[in-house]
Parts: sequence; structure tokens; C-alpha cells
Amino acid sequence: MQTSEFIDLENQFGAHNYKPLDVVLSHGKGVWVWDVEGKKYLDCLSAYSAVNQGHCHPKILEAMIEQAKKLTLTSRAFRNDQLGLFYKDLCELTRSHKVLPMNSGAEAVETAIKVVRKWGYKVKGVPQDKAEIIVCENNFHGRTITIVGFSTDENSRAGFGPFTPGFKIIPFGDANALEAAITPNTVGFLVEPIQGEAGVIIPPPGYLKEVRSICDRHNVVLILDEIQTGLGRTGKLLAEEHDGIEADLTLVGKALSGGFYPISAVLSNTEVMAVLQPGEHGSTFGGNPLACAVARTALKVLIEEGMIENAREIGAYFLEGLKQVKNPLIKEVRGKGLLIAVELYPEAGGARSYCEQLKEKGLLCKETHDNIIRFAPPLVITKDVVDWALERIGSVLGRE
Ligand code: IF1
Repeated sequence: MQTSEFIDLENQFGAHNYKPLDVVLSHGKGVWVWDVEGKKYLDCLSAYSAVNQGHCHPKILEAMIEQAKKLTLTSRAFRNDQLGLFYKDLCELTRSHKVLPMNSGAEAVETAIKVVRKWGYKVKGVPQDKAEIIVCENNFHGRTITIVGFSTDENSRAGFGPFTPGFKIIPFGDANALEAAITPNTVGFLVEPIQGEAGVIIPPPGYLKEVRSICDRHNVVLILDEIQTGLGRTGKLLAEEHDGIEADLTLVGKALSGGFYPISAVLSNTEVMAVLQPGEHGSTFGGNPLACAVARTALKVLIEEGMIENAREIGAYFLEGLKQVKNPLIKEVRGKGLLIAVELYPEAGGARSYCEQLKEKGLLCKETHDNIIRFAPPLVITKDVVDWALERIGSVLGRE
């Protein structure tokens, strides 16, 4: 079948809730993917940071196959021999006390919202149904009704109401705004360490430290959404480490499976998670043995194969190289680790056409909003491949 036939099928039978680049991929290995016509591309998106470990990592693949032969799903009505081991690995690695396993990122966010509300009523003493959670402008936390209800992106939100009450929106990167928004009924502050979808927006230095101390002072649970920034992407296991803080609840997903399988988790200190009693929350697939075996190996290779250090070193090199690309239409190049964005001025006519041109040159990336190109390759990328990418990016984006 030809590229156009695959695309026609999608258009005819699928919901049109995406506008993908017209490349039909059929296999991948490490940082490379191939389309149905055999053309090879460098993947600079990593499935929105879900394949940090590189496509089809052989050890994760092996773990998945071995576990799939033995046992895939028990539900949580029974125990399985992988869950405890997964908890232990994840807690030790992240210095957490408790884990609650779910599937998608949005489910982890929903779980945190439920847990923190319950904590507010049971521990903090907030009156019934009065709990408030503070979130930031330009956030991206997923697609459920509750989550899009506190989005400030009209595209995500418009037409899906009525929404869940109990959320207050403040500017991102402004610690004073957080302090001013807190009331006796505030139970949590939900924030991304770096705003991904908003265009890789890095808050001012010291922001998270201040946020941490404000939350401590007012007895507010700090919830960090590390679904995109976590698991090595920014050059640390968790982005919170750049600021030397620890959240009360940390959300991870995406790369927790290395892209094999939807797996997410809420990491918590003991006090907050302890409010959940049997029957109050769960998921048929959450914590299943296949997910646990895959996630343990995905975490293991991330550490053992030096991917986090690589993200830090190669990320800095890539960022520096992008800063050398000269074009008056480039407004800013910014990033941390291998989460990098090139923001264009509106006069550039939109990031999309540059992504299309890069695709023609064998480099896949995706615009976010109209004017931002995001570069987030798998964390196994080497210096040579970055040089290869920079040559192509220079030829598409560079202007004398
Ligand atoms: C889509 C962006 C990335 C996330 C953070 C929770 C979730 C996400 C910080 C929800 C998901 C995605 C989903 C994807 C596009 C995407 C994205 F462009 F929107 F910003 F990654 F960069 N918290 N991010 O980034 O996780 O439920 O999807 O597993 O197509 O919606 P999910």
C-alpha cells in the first residue's frame, strides 16, 4: 500500500482530531524511524517524550515479550508478582514513599486531583466541597473534561463545558501570584516544571524553590506534572532536581514505558496518599504485570545506559548549535536537556511549513502553537547525529 492510501483510510474512517504530518511510519530503531516507502527519518519528537529510551529498545522489548508470555492482566482484585517490585524500584529511584499506578498521563492528573481533594477534607479540614486547586495559565495536563476545564487554550476547552468547579488559574512563573491566590480552602498547586505544550516555557530561576516554600507555609500540596519533563528529558531524572526541591505528589507517564505501553503513576509522600481507602479509586489496567515489567526495564535502561547524562550533555550541545543558526525571523532558542524549542516571529509565516521542509530533509519534528518548533529527540541521540540534524536545520532555517 502507498502512503496516500494509508492517509485516505485514516481520513475516511478516523476521527479528525489530529493534523499529523503526512508521513506514514512503519518501523523504528533508536533515534530513527522509517516510513512505508523506506525513507529514513530522525525522530525529533519522541512521541511527545514517551520514547526517551529510543524506538523499540531491545531490553524493554525483551521484558515485554517475556512478561506477555507469562501473565498480562490480573486486575487489582488479585495481586501479581510484578507490582511490588515496580513500586519498590520507582520509589527508590524517585525517593517517593507511595505509588499509585494508572495508564495515561491524564489519568495520573485526575488521580492527583482526587487524592489532594480528599486530603484537603480529611487532613487539612477544608469544608465539604470547598476544596480549591490552583493551576497555571497555558498549562497542559491532558484532555479529560476536568482537565480541559482549567485549560486556558480555547482550542482544548471551547465547546466541552460544563466543567468541574474548584480550580483557580494564575500566571506561570509568578510565585507572588501563587501566594496571593491561596485561601484557607486551597488544597493543592498543580504545575509543570517546564511548560511543554505552551512552547517549552522555562520559569524564572528560583521559581520552584519559592513555590515549594509557599506551599509549605500554607499547608498546600505541591503537585508537579513531570509527565513530559520527567524521566531524563531535561537532563535530570525529574526536572524538580534542577531546583533542588521535592514535590508532595509527582506525576509521571509517557517514558515510564519507553513508548511500549501506556503507563503512568502518581508518586506521593505517605501522608497524602494515605487518605485513599479501598474502593475509592482504581483502574482495570493500572498496575498490571505487563505494565510493571515493562516500566521496570524502561527505568533500568534509562539509568544504566546513561541516558539522563546524555540528555544533559547532548542537549546543551544541540541547544548551542541551534543558537548558531542565524535568521532574523528566529525570536528565541531555549531549552533544558533535550527539551528544546525554537520560537519564530509571526512574520516567519508559521512553524508548520518549516516542519514540512525538515520532514523532506529527513528530520521529523512538530510545531506547537503557531510559531514554535520543538526538538525533543530520544535521549540516546549522539553528537554525530546532532551534527547531522543541525546541518539540515541550518539549511531550512538559516538565512544570511
Ligand atoms: C496529545 C503537547 C506534549 C503532558 C503533560 C499530562 C499530559 C501531557 C505535561 C497528558 C500530554 C501530550 C499529549 C499529546 C500532545 C502532548 C503534548 F503537545 F500537548 F504538549 F507532550 F508536548 N501532562 N502531552 O504533556 O498525558 O493523557 O496524553 O498520556 O496529542 O494530546 P496523556
